[in-house]
Amino acid sequence: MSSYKELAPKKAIKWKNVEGGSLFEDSVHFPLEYSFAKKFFIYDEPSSKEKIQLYKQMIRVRYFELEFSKIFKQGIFGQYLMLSLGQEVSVVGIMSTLSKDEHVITGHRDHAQALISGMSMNECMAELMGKTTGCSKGKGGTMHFFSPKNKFWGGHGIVGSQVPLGTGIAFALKYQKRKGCCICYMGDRSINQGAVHEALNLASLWKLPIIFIIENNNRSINVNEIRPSETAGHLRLRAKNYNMPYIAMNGHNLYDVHHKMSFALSLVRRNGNPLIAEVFTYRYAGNSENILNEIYKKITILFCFGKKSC
Ligand SMILES: Cc1ncc(C[n+]2csc(CCOP(=O)(O)OP(=O)(O)O)c2C)c(N)n1
Ligand SMILES: [Mg+2]
Repeated sequence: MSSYKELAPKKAIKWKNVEGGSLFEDSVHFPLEYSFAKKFFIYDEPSSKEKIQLYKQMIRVRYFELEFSKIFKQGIFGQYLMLSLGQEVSVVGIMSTLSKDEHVITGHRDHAQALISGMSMNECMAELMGKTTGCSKGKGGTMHFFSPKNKFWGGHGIVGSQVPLGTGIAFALKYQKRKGCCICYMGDRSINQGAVHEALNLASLWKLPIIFIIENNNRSINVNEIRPSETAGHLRLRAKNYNMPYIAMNGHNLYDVHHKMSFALSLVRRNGNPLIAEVFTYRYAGNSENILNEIYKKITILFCFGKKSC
């Protein structure tokens, strides 16, 4: 095994430059035993029909959330409303590569994952409205969508809490000698939680079949990612501490995410070892729907899509 210095990417990946770079250069890092895996990787590109399907799924999530937002503004229900507007690619691109054996768990921003995992709009909407017909009997609300039959394990309101749970799912899969792996989403802020690091350590130590997805939208509630995080813009580099491979994906490019995630899955399926994937994305809405949201949207568009640097 080479030292970490040798394994480090030759040049640092800048937050804004992820779009550039080919699939296996810059954006992917492996401990050496993984490097041969790309030779065996055959990419199954989505057909034109499948691409249309993927687009429809993204639109479905977007409009469902916009509808949520409208209802919320009418004041019909009183709770948080965490929307994933703008992050659809990171969910559809990733989840479209999964087989029926894969399990998914996520944090508080869970609508997109819930819908793509196969939950109906009705049970999601009912949950949000606090009805007993909701997936969590109306007691969970926006952050606690669940569907065990679709292998979707939530929806968790405490930042980072889903990571030890996801690691537990991967442990169960290995222990019970079942097929598949766990896809565990987390936000960029979760990566600084202590329990997350305990889970990463155990996942690596016990060689558990899990892919940790860091959805890096450059924001926690409002604060820019740079303020709370050392290695901001490169959160996946924490994988080095746990001897895990890592990968960076452009969350604005569906094909990039699909391609790299397919590769990541092939690795985890082949070796049964964990992996960290960082998806660079933006959230067009604020942390939760509220009065400041319009200001947030303007700032995001100005700074992230305008000329000014984030
Ligand atoms: C342990 C804990 N601390 C604080 C909060 C309050 N909180 C809710 S969402 C959020 C920001 C999370 O940011 P990130 O993980 O980047 O996810 P994003 O909201 O950007 O998807 C915080 C701090 C919480 N839910 N749990
Ligand atoms: Mg964030």
